[in-house]
Amino acid sequence: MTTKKIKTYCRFCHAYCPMEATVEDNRLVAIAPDTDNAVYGGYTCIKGRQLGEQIYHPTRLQQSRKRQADGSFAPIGSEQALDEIAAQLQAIMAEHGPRSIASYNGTYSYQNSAAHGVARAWHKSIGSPSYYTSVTIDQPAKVAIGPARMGFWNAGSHMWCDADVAMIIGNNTLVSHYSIPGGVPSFSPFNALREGKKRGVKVICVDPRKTELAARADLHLQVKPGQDAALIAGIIQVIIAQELYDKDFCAEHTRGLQQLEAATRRFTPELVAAAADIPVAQVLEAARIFAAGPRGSAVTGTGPEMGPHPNLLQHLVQALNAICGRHYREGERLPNPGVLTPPGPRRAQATSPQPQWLSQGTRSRVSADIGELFVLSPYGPLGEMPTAVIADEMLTPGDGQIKALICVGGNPLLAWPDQEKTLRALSGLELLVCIDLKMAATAQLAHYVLAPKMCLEREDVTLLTDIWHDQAYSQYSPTVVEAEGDKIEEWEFFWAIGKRMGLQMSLDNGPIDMDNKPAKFDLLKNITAGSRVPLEQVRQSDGGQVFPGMDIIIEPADPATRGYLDLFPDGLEEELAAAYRDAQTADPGNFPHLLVSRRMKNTYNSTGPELSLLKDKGTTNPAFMHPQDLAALGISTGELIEVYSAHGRIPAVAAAADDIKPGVVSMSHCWGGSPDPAAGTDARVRELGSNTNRLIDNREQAEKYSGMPRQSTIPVAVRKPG
Ligand SMILES: Nc1nc2c(c(=O)[nH]1)N[C@H]1C(S)=C(S)[C@@H](COP(=O)(O)OP(=O)(O)OC[C@H]3O[C@@H](n4cnc5c(=O)[nH]c(N)nc54)[C@H](O)[C@@H]3O)O[C@H]1N2
Ligand SMILES: Nc1nc2c(c(=O)[nH]1)N[C@H]1C(S)=C(S)[C@@H](COP(=O)(O)OP(=O)(O)OC[C@H]3O[C@@H](n4cnc5c(=O)[nH]c(N)nc54)[C@H](O)[C@@H]3O)O[C@H]1N2
Ligand code: SF4
Ligand SMILES: [Mo]
Repeated sequence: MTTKKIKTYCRFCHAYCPMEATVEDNRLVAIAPDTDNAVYGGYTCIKGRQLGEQIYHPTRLQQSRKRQADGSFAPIGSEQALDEIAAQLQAIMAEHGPRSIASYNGTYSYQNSAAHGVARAWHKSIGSPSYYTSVTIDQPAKVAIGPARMGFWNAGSHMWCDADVAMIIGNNTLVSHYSIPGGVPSFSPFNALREGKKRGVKVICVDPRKTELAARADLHLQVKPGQDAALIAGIIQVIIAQELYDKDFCAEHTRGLQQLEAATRRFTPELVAAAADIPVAQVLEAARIFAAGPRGSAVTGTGPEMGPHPNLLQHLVQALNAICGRHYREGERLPNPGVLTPPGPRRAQATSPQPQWLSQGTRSRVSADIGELFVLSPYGPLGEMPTAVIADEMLTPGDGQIKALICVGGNPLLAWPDQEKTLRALSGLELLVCIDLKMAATAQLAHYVLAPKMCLEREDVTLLTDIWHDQAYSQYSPTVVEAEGDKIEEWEFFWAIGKRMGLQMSLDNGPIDMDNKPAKFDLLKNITAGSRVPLEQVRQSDGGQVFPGMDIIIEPADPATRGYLDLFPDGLEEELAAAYRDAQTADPGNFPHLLVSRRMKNTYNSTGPELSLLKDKGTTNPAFMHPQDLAALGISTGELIEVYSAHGRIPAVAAAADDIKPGVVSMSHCWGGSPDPAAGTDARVRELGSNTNRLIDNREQAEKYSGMPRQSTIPVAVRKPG
């Protein structure tokens, strides 16, 4: 028997914690934090420490499956499955055209650095624009709409490591391990927060729940959900009125300040405090602390970005950063320009808004307002279609109707807004293929389910997080154990289908060898070609490394290309008017509670509940409510309740939590099972949890450009089941 210790990193979530694996004869026998890694200091969470259980779990698919005429699934060799799928795709394309062929690339497609590039290459080679990801039902205002409407600062805004203050709006890194630079870093977040606070960083947390972060903040605004845009408009107003903003920066780099000032004047501290149900003094205090800075950013997370007015909120948050001048300037040091991203100078200048990004691409067939979104990336803007209306694109007959879906590491039946519509849409497809570790809710509807390799069974590199770190950090992991059974990587699927269809596929940096399957490393080299540090050098390091001497000094603006940030783009007036109306409306009608989303420690969206180590930690998705609210309804913790909205109703398990603002129901998404009554999932709510997307109408109050529905801040009522 041979025993090996291999340095690797966890890819259960995108924190990419360094790990040390112990392998005996190609079997993972232990997985532990890599305590040699200085950036993470041995940090991991329970989800990473159980990877050994997950890799050998009985629910894990060992080979592909094909749906039979009676609805059951039978094993099928992956080569055979790929032959059949390629033939069916070709037939569907011949009859309905390329747009009818779609892929949805969910959260786990992001955990394989080669998956998106090869999937895009395949779409390009068949000429199908129907490329979808989970990002467009996550925070599209942040990554696609904001930059197009306001423009962006080339050198970036202040990161946590350089901050004196951080305003963190509906983002809970201590559980989610998610933040954009400026918020609490995802990498060993408790430590990062502790160190920041020692340095004197003032944290303002805006959240209806006293979260793990709020409990450690200097100021917690325990807001009523859905009023963030009004609140930030009010804070901007205070900062301008008290002349606490950066006048030089505004004069040099922005346009529209006067209009913004005039249009936000009606958002008085009294009005926004009443709307958000917080003391007026807290609004003034938040404005004062943030403006005092002098460095640090305001950032948002999913809570408010899924609520009302996300495009407006995102704009106002970026406007707040802009008027306070929270951007890296000429001569300053940029801590991490990226290890594997393309080099090039970073300049102290704005790129002007690109409103054409919001109208130039493929339009949705179901709404004139909505179309292709261009997600900003280190490689430039990348187009994708909005997932918010993908179910409608499947259900609406006519040219371009989606007939085939390839679902990669995602779980639409639980994740997409409007669960019943999603079920109808997926059930009507001519071909549904899932690449999934288990027979997830969506996989159970598929014609073919392909078994993927899990993270420790494939080599990879931390490309996704390359520019999220505040140091030039990167880790390459070799394959830790060879996959058993008949399993493939996500990119191999697209390559194999492309080869069978006779396509020539190309990545941005060059063609893919279609005769012989490329080695993963060569693909990654192609994807990262020209990077600051060559991929080979990253591979040579044993474990994650900081690459010294990589920080760069921000260069002066180039007069030929310098632009401006638009503080008052087209449409803002109407959006502010709508937020103003909402801020004044107090009558909740028949739905006195607001249901908001949250993340749970032991699961990652729908991944985790099947794992005993995680489940034993008490995992399900209760409806957390304030004890007063439960008492008023005569409901106790653990009782079954019904939560209903204007659109649907779900069973849930009540749980009292005094960290929730009264009037709010806090409940995690991506739980439960099929809404088909025949599936009987409602009766198993205590075991499976319950799906909040049944409460959502995906077209009502949909946001312009993205179609984002209200996936959070849903007006609901709660009752005992009758
Ligand atoms: N109402 C409401 N809806 C929401 C949200 C919300 O807050 N509220 N959140 C939204 C957000 S932010 C997101 S990102 C989406 C998530 O949307 P999705 O990405 O569609 O959902 P997940 O549950 O993350 O799906 C992950 C799937 O990948 C499988 N999987 C796990 N590991 C692997 C692997 O290594 N390889 C492969 N191929 N598959 C694997 C899992 O079994 C699971 O089926 O949901 C969105 N929907
Ligand atoms: N353990 C774990 N980690 C995860 C995930 C998971 O499911 N589990 N999911 C991953 C995914 S897909 C994503 S996108 C990221 C998301 O990462 P985050 O955005 O940090 O997600 P949450 O932890 O849900 O934090 C959102 C916060 O918004 C608050 N909130 C809700 N409504 C409002 C509102 O109207 N206004 C304000 N100001 N706050 C509001 C909620 O109370 C909650 O504390 O997390 C990722 N990480
Ligand atoms: S935070 Fe947990 S799940 Fe995420 S990478 Fe680290 S160990 Fe894995
Ligand atoms: Mo997400």
